[in-house]
Amino acid sequence: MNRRDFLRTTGLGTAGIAAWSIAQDATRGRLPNVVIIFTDDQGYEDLGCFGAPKIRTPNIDRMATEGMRLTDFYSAAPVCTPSRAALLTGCYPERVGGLGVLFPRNNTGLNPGETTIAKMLKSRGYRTACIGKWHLGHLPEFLPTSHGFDSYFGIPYSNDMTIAAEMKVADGVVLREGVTRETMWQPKKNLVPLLRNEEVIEYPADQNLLTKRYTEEATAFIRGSGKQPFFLYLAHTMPHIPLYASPEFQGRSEAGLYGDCIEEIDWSTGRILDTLRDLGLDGDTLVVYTSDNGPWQLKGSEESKVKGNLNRRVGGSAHPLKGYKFSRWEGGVREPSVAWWPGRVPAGSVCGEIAGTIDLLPTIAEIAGAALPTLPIDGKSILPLLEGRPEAVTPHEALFYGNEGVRAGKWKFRKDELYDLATDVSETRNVAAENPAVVTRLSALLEAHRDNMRANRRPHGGEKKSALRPKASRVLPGWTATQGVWDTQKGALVQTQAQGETSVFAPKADWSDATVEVTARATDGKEGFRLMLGASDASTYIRWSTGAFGNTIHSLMKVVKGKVTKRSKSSKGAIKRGQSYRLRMETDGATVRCFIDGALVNEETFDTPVRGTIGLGSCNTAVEYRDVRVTGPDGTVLLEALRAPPTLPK
Ligand SMILES: [Ca+2]
Repeated sequence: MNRRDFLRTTGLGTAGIAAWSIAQDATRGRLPNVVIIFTDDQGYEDLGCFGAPKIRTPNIDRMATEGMRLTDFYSAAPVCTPSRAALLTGCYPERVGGLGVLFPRNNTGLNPGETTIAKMLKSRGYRTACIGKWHLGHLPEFLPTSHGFDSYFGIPYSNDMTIAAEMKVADGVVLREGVTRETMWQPKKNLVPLLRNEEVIEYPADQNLLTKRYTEEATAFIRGSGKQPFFLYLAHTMPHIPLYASPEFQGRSEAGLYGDCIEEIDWSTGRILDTLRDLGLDGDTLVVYTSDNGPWQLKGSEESKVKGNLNRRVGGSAHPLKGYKFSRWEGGVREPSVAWWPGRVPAGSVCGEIAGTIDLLPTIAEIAGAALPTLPIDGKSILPLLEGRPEAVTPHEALFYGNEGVRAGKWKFRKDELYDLATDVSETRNVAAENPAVVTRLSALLEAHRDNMRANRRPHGGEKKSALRPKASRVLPGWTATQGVWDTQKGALVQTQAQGETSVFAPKADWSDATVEVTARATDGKEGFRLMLGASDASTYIRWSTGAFGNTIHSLMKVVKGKVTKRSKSSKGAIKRGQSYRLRMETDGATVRCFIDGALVNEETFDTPVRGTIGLGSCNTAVEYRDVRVTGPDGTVLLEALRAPPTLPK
């Protein structure tokens, strides 16, 4: 809604405009503007003002010199979708539906009944724009324009995804790279649509220019706001892989293409702050810079080296923090964060109090004089911290790492381990044994939080179902696909989707002390195989997951009703795409041993004996399975399937 529409719908005529302006002037003058700059997968160290040794960020460093660095500022999840849901709603993601990372095949999203920062600010007459990556549902009812944003320009999810069948295409859509109206619906990884409001205006998006175009859109939005207060949510697509930068930034940084991306985002931030200064809005605008989760783990295989802008040898650093994206070590969720509001946020200040993205909504509510959402939220206003009030302390007795851990003061308790972050920010020494009273207190806080989240979870939007319907599968007789679409081709069991989780189970059986063997080949994608043993309805099973790209992670876990209840330590190895491997999983009571081509890669003992039937699956990987054999403890063959036909002598 533009200013004119707003005035029209609120019934304010010319006289009303004057009254409205006076009302604001009489209280605190113009309502403050808010800009949130949210990057994707940026490491804690990856700003000059957070110690980056090779990446130059003079604009954000100046922002910190004129404002505040927040050293203990957390995203609410180590991956995109839940992190974004939390930022915009002020809630832990577990409260607002517990969405995991959304893919183009999902038809779920952030419930339109939730109150986002944008929706809240609309009630105060703000102009609102979302620019960049959304990732809270791509169907029209979940897009930014259904969540309180007047306008949207950006890509609807991660830039390694593809187009979704339901998308509306604008009449004047720009099709690139040889794509036509007919071929655009063939999903292809890393080709993503660029949307304006609800329509695709370019496909595939020219990713080199995304940061630059987002910046142009952002400054135009700020300039076009006139005297109306505004909220700009600028969620950069970068530095999520595949990495892209404008030609003038390519090769500029000493930190490779990743560094180029950050340096371009720094340039972008500088343009936004300059625009605010030019318009005399610097004293009226809160700008917050942060990231959605930590950097991905660097991987170093030759295969990844040749992947150009998918090169996972290049990436961010969470130093001195431990861990990466996907983990709840500090490096996965503690973000390089800067707040700027000249005259309100003290220049050159540093805040080490615990805070997070869930606090932005209530903080913004306070500065805009907006009512908080009617439904409960988890964040608390950190305005006293941002204003540098001497007595200000964190509003959180405890801040939670999902349902997995808790931080209270200097202590962090997670997975039965206790760390003193004041003396050990790198989480190297578990001090649980020396501090039993702290463990008791923090585990009680965590347990109460889990109960609260379970009891008060609100639904996400949409049905939780995959567009990949298992019933479309053609699997072996008696076998059941519980996830994904499977087919039998040329004597192999195959599934060709390189995204999402898939699994197929053999007919129900109650094997124990069994040995499962299968020949597996990854044909596309980036994670890998899954070999399972357990219930044929997938209610409880042991799962061995292997990667198929770069540095492989082998892990064994027990899954009960979709939740991982025990996870082994991971070991590393290399699996190449296109190459066949013989996987073997031996069970011996409650112990499971995993072998690849005869070499032991993992072993774990579970709490109960491992038994059931076998399952085959994959994660984000297209796979081909053949030559399945299950043998009992005495060598009896219990099952054989997909055996290669005997080769006749010539
Ligand atoms: Ca992310």
